[in-house]
Amino acid sequence: MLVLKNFIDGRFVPSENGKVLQIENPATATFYGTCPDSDQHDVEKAVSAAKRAQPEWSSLGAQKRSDILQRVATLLEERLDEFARAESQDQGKPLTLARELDIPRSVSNFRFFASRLQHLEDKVFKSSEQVFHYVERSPVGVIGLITPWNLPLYLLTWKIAPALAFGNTVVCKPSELTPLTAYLLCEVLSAAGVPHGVVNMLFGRGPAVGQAIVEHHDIRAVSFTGGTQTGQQIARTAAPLFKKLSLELGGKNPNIIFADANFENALSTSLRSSFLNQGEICLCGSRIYIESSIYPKFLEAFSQRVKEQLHVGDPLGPKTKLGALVSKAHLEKVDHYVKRAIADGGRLLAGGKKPQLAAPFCDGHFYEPTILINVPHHSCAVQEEIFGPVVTVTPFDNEEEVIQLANEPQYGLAASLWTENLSRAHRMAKRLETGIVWVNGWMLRDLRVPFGGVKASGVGREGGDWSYDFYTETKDICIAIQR
Ligand code: TXE
Repeated sequence: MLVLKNFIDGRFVPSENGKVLQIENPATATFYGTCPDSDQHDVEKAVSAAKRAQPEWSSLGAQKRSDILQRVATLLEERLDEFARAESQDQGKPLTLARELDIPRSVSNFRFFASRLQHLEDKVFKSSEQVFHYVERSPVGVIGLITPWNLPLYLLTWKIAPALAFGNTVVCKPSELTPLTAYLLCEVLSAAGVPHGVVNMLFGRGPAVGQAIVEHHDIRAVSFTGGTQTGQQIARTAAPLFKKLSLELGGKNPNIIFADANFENALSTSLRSSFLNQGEICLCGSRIYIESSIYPKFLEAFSQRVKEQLHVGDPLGPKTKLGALVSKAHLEKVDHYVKRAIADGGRLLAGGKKPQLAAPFCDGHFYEPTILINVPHHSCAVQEEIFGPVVTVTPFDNEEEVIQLANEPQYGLAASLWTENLSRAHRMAKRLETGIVWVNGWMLRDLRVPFGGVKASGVGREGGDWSYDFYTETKDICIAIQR
């Protein structure tokens, strides 16, 4: 059994209360280790360490911080296979996906911000011949980073890398469901020479340790990715304390396919955008809208590909496309939404149940890739985030109709739009109420662009200059030249 510990002030330590949580491999439904069940006492220690370390870390200067972050990237890359296996074991995702997406993108997060740090531009405004202003940037201080279980290392490093690059120190709380790669990352950070106290990692449950981080008066900013309800709770706590907040919450993203689209590209990408990572990605296109004239053709081709190509099973299997969902509770939630959709009048075209798998996976939290049609638009399966391998497919007749349908749910993270008509693409992209629109694509990421959503999908943007804005304070310094 693995025994994970907190990482505070450069040392691995148990929680003050000595309590632990079991860690499960969701593919076999067996426990393989424990992590600390931390509380506010551990938060107190971690914040003190981060506070002590911050002035020296920020005064190291851009070049030295950049060098250290590059070293982190290199050491992480050297251990890519080990990290990929750990991510797969902890989260349930296919090993191939962890190897191709999660860990390489975590490496890129460090490389990108290490290099960004060396290409910052300061802003100067000349008011007159005698008066000019320059904008001074300084680190925010100690930042709380709270992350979910779907892309554990990728989302954690998406926050740690810019926070450190711009001179902050951090107290992190990864999801209690997937602590393993965060733990291993602490070894890498140490080996790369990140000074003690710059990164502190606390394991435990959200209401105990996450809440204490958000409440702590020395935490000046919180970056959170997770569920919308948790985001509301964090906003309620942080707002009266005037903390900077970045909230990346859920999505219920429309994937809109017009008859003039390149059918094959739209089809094969929809397969990925619906089911990648078992549908446990906030960017997944879980609502597919098809122009009526190609609806029957799309349904037939899509369900055939799902049945033929999306093999569910052993996450370590080289042909596996879908692994296990993260937990039994999450599996039950996903299944509940499917049952509700059917009760509301929907029909199953594929999936809708747990697959029968041989030992050791028979009790694992697997769910078949599921296609639902005829689901009324008011159904919770269309309006709420399911966050599993479930898509609804709905026909539409014209632009106006599909815009109304697409914008209806409370969420507004991302949308995909498939058409060869450039004017339509511009027209529609502007009207979609989301933070991201992909035209003829999905999840094409560039770390320089703003990432985040509108409405219940969150507040704020991160990425490139937007991360620079979030992880620094700005000050206007005005100089009047004396004559
Ligand atoms: O996430 P939580 P859950 C969505 C998805 C999923 C739903 C619930 O629909 O079914 O959210 O998932 C910590 N103060 N997404 O409940 O609880 C928690 O410990 C501070 C979308 O598992 O939001 C974990 O580290 N922190 C999503 C983190 O918040 C608290 C990714 C996220 O967990 C806390 C995951 C509190 N009071 C779920 N309570 C996305 N946008 O990618 C919990 N946490």
